Amino acid sequence: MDRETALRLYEAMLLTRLTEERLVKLFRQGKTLGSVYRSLGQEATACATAMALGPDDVIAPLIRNLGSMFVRGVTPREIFLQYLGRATGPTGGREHNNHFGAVARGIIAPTSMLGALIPVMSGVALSFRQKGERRVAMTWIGDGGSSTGAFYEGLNFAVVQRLPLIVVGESNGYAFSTPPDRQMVGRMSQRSQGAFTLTVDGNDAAAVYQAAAEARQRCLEGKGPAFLVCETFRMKGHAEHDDQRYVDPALLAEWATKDPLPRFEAWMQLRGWKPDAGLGPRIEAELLAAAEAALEAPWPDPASLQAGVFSS
Ligand SMILES: Cc1ncc(C[n+]2csc(CCOP(=O)(O)OP(=O)(O)O)c2C)c(N)n1
Ligand SMILES: [Mg+2]
Repeated sequence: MDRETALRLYEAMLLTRLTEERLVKLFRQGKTLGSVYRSLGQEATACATAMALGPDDVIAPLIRNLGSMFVRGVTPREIFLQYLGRATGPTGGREHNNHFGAVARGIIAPTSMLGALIPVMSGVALSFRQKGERRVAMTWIGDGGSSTGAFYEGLNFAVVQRLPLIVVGESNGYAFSTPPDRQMVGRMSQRSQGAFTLTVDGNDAAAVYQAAAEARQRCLEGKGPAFLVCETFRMKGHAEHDDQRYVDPALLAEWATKDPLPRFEAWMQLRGWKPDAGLGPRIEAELLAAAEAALEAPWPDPASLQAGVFSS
């Protein structure tokens, strides 16, 4: 990874963390529609994987992959408008959190049905190959989501067809309150069904980037899909309404020492690279302004309720 990429990656991870902190404030003020789903401690698995892609590649993020959307050019302003349900947001108030697509920026909208994006993205990867395009599709799946039938069907199809698909597995200790050993035998990487599989320390942004770049290269060489399992930890509850009382505090304390942001900063420092000291305050100021603008934005007009709804 070169210096410029490292600095951009660090900025994306910091932006993700600070945006989510601002969202939590809005949630506590009762301003967001619905809860806030954070990726605290998992910023590297979302940002470093997306950072390894090319501009024509396509992603389909899940709720904990906000950082990948920032890497693709989504703005905090869009995220605030969406969480606040405003008319000028990406879905005009019809959806909340990060559930929206931005096809021009290579983002397929997430679906709530876990696992369903794997066959969808296999299809996207199939279309790339049929059109002879050198592009890669990427999506993410949690340890819980990898128990779905759709995960198996989608990945199996990609393996058999040798499609340019990267599935990032986020092994983060929990699915809601269920730890992996309550819903799978062995490790998440054993669910790879013959896909090229790499397991990496998901809190080491440089390692995640390198693994994703390798997976992408294999895809471009026609070697078939990759399953990139990132070992990480969900540092907050499933969402802000969940106080995670079922999580052993010792585990949280242990994983706090592996926080991806200071670790990546230390990695950069070894190379003599340093983020600009004003970066954090600048992002904070931008986020405050974007959140305030979103709070002033109009609500959707009730008369627009049926726009975009189809009936036969
Ligand atoms: C098919 C399906 N089953 C159940 C749910 C409800 N649900 C939403 S998030 C979640 C937990 C997901 O856990 P995991 O895949 O490990 O992702 P994480 O929340 O840890 O990032 C569940 C069960 C769903 N959205 N889709
Ligand atoms: Mg999980």
